Amino acid sequence: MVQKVTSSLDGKGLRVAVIDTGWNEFIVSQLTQGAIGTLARHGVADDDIHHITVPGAFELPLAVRAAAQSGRFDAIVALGCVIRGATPHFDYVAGEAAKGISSVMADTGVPVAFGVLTTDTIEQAIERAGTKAGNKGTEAAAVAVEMARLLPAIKGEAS
Ligand code: INI
Repeated sequence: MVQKVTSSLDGKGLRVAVIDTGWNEFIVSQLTQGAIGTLARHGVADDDIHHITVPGAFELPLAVRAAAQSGRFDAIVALGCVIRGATPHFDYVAGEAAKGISSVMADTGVPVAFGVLTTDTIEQAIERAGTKAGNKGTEAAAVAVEMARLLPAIKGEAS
Protein backbone atom coordinates (compact mmCIF):
# COMPACT_ATOMS: atom_id res chain seq x y z
CA MET A 1 0.00 0.00 0.00
CA VAL A 2 1.26 3.46 -0.85
CA GLN A 3 2.36 5.33 2.26
CA LYS A 4 1.44 8.98 2.01
CA VAL A 5 3.80 11.22 3.96
CA THR A 6 1.76 14.13 5.26
CA SER A 7 2.47 17.47 6.84
CA SER A 8 0.34 19.76 8.94
CA LEU A 9 -0.11 23.43 9.65
CA ASP A 10 0.14 23.00 13.41
CA GLY A 11 2.75 25.47 14.57
CA LYS A 12 2.57 24.60 18.25
CA GLY A 13 6.08 24.23 19.71
CA LEU A 14 7.82 25.40 16.52
CA ARG A 15 10.53 28.07 16.79
CA VAL A 16 10.54 30.39 13.80
CA ALA A 17 12.77 33.28 12.74
CA VAL A 18 11.18 36.00 10.62
CA ILE A 19 13.98 37.90 8.87
CA ASP A 20 12.98 41.02 6.96
CA THR A 21 14.60 44.09 5.42
CA GLY A 22 14.63 47.77 6.22
CA TRP A 23 14.59 48.50 2.47
CA ASN A 24 11.10 49.26 1.14
CA GLU A 25 9.89 49.24 4.73
CA PHE A 26 6.39 50.45 3.86
CA ILE A 27 5.85 47.28 1.78
CA VAL A 28 7.93 44.84 3.81
CA SER A 29 6.26 45.80 7.10
CA GLN A 30 2.97 44.52 5.61
CA LEU A 31 4.63 41.22 4.71
CA THR A 32 6.06 40.95 8.22
CA GLN A 33 2.75 41.71 9.86
CA GLY A 34 1.10 39.07 7.65
CA ALA A 35 3.78 36.52 8.46
CA ILE A 36 3.77 37.02 12.23
CA GLY A 37 -0.04 37.00 12.34
CA THR A 38 -0.14 33.77 10.34
CA LEU A 39 2.42 32.06 12.58
CA ALA A 40 0.36 33.05 15.62
CA ARG A 41 -2.85 31.81 13.99
CA HIS A 42 -1.19 28.45 13.39
CA GLY A 43 -0.23 28.16 17.04
CA VAL A 44 3.39 29.38 17.11
CA ALA A 45 3.90 31.03 20.51
CA ASP A 46 4.94 34.71 20.54
CA ASP A 47 8.10 33.86 22.48
CA ASP A 48 9.04 31.33 19.79
CA ILE A 49 8.96 33.95 17.04
CA HIS A 50 12.19 35.92 16.60
CA HIS A 51 11.97 38.99 14.37
CA ILE A 52 15.26 40.10 12.83
CA THR A 53 15.76 43.02 10.41
CA VAL A 54 18.68 43.37 7.98
CA PRO A 55 19.39 46.41 5.78
CA GLY A 56 18.47 45.03 2.34
CA ALA A 57 17.64 41.86 0.41
CA PHE A 58 21.30 41.41 -0.45
CA GLU A 59 22.02 40.88 3.27
CA LEU A 60 19.23 38.31 3.76
CA PRO A 61 21.32 35.21 2.93
CA LEU A 62 23.96 36.00 5.57
CA ALA A 63 21.42 36.49 8.35
CA VAL A 64 19.34 33.50 7.20
CA ARG A 65 22.48 31.34 7.27
CA ALA A 66 23.39 32.51 10.79
CA ALA A 67 19.88 31.75 12.01
CA ALA A 68 19.83 28.35 10.32
CA GLN A 69 23.25 27.39 11.68
CA SER A 70 22.35 28.49 15.21
CA GLY A 71 20.13 25.46 15.70
CA ARG A 72 17.57 27.73 17.39
CA PHE A 73 14.93 27.58 14.68
CA ASP A 74 12.75 24.92 13.05
CA ALA A 75 12.02 27.21 10.12
CA ILE A 76 12.85 30.66 8.79
CA VAL A 77 10.72 33.15 6.88
CA ALA A 78 12.73 35.55 4.68
CA LEU A 79 10.90 38.71 3.65
CA GLY A 80 11.88 41.60 1.42
CA CYS A 81 11.00 43.59 -1.66
CA VAL A 82 13.11 44.41 -4.71
CA ILE A 83 11.51 46.57 -7.39
CA ARG A 84 13.06 46.42 -10.86
CA GLY A 85 12.18 49.99 -11.86
CA ALA A 86 13.68 51.38 -8.67
CA THR A 87 16.75 49.15 -8.47
CA PRO A 88 19.57 49.68 -10.96
CA HIS A 89 21.23 46.46 -9.81
CA PHE A 90 17.92 44.53 -9.53
CA ASP A 91 19.27 41.31 -11.03
CA TYR A 92 22.19 41.18 -8.61
CA VAL A 93 20.18 42.02 -5.50
CA ALA A 94 17.18 39.79 -6.30
CA GLY A 95 19.29 37.02 -7.81
CA GLU A 96 21.76 36.86 -4.95
CA ALA A 97 18.96 36.88 -2.37
CA ALA A 98 17.21 33.93 -4.04
CA LYS A 99 20.42 32.00 -4.72
CA GLY A 100 21.87 32.66 -1.27
CA ILE A 101 18.70 31.67 0.56
CA SER A 102 18.24 28.46 -1.37
CA SER A 103 21.86 27.49 -0.75
CA VAL A 104 21.27 27.91 3.01
CA MET A 105 18.42 25.41 2.78
CA ALA A 106 20.55 22.95 0.84
CA ASP A 107 23.53 23.34 3.21
CA THR A 108 21.70 23.25 6.54
CA GLY A 109 18.45 21.35 5.96
CA VAL A 110 16.52 24.10 7.73
CA PRO A 111 13.44 25.14 5.73
CA VAL A 112 13.43 28.75 4.60
CA ALA A 113 10.30 30.23 3.03
CA PHE A 114 11.07 32.78 0.32
CA GLY A 115 8.83 35.78 0.81
CA VAL A 116 10.88 38.27 -1.15
CA LEU A 117 8.82 40.24 -3.67
CA THR A 118 10.63 40.78 -6.96
CA THR A 119 8.40 43.02 -9.03
CA ASP A 120 8.61 45.33 -12.02
CA THR A 121 6.69 48.14 -10.36
CA ILE A 122 5.77 49.47 -6.96
CA GLU A 123 2.10 48.83 -7.78
CA GLN A 124 2.79 45.12 -8.24
CA ALA A 125 4.58 45.08 -4.88
CA ILE A 126 1.64 46.76 -3.14
CA GLU A 127 -0.74 44.24 -4.72
CA ARG A 128 1.25 41.37 -3.20
CA ALA A 129 1.61 42.95 0.24
CA GLY A 130 -1.95 42.50 1.43
CA THR A 131 -4.11 44.12 -1.21
CA LYS A 132 -5.26 42.69 -4.59
CA ALA A 133 -3.01 39.66 -4.91
CA GLY A 134 -2.89 38.45 -1.29
CA ASN A 135 0.00 38.79 1.10
CA LYS A 136 3.22 36.93 0.26
CA GLY A 137 4.36 37.20 3.88
CA THR A 138 1.27 35.30 4.98
CA GLU A 139 1.86 32.64 2.34
CA ALA A 140 5.53 32.28 3.24
CA ALA A 141 4.74 31.84 6.94
CA ALA A 142 2.29 29.02 6.19
CA VAL A 143 4.90 27.35 3.98
CA ALA A 144 7.47 27.61 6.79
CA VAL A 145 5.16 25.78 9.21
CA GLU A 146 4.24 23.17 6.60
CA MET A 147 7.88 22.43 5.76
CA ALA A 148 8.92 22.34 9.42
CA ARG A 149 6.28 19.63 9.94
CA LEU A 150 6.96 17.80 6.69
CA LEU A 151 10.71 17.28 7.15
CA PRO A 152 10.49 15.16 10.33
CA ALA A 153 7.69 13.17 8.68
CA ILE A 154 9.93 12.43 5.67
CA LYS A 155 12.69 11.29 8.05
CA GLY A 156 10.26 9.13 10.02
CA GLU A 157 10.75 11.19 13.17
CA ALA A 158 8.00 12.25 15.55
CA SER A 159 7.61 16.02 15.45
N1 INI B 1 17.56 46.30 -1.32
C1 INI B 1 16.29 45.83 -1.27
O1 INI B 1 15.97 45.01 -0.40
N2 INI B 1 15.36 46.28 -2.18
C2 INI B 1 15.70 47.17 -3.14
O2 INI B 1 14.79 47.52 -3.96
C3 INI B 1 17.02 47.69 -3.21
N3 INI B 1 17.39 48.69 -4.20
O3 INI B 1 16.49 49.30 -4.82
O4 INI B 1 18.57 48.95 -4.45
C4 INI B 1 17.95 47.20 -2.26
N4 INI B 1 19.24 47.61 -2.31
C5 INI B 1 20.15 47.45 -1.17
C6 INI B 1 20.85 46.10 -1.14
O5 INI B 1 19.96 45.08 -0.75
C7 INI B 1 22.00 46.13 -0.13
O6 INI B 1 21.49 46.47 1.16
C8 INI B 1 23.10 47.15 -0.49
O7 INI B 1 23.56 46.91 -1.80
C9 INI B 1 24.31 47.02 0.51
O8 INI B 1 24.87 45.71 0.48
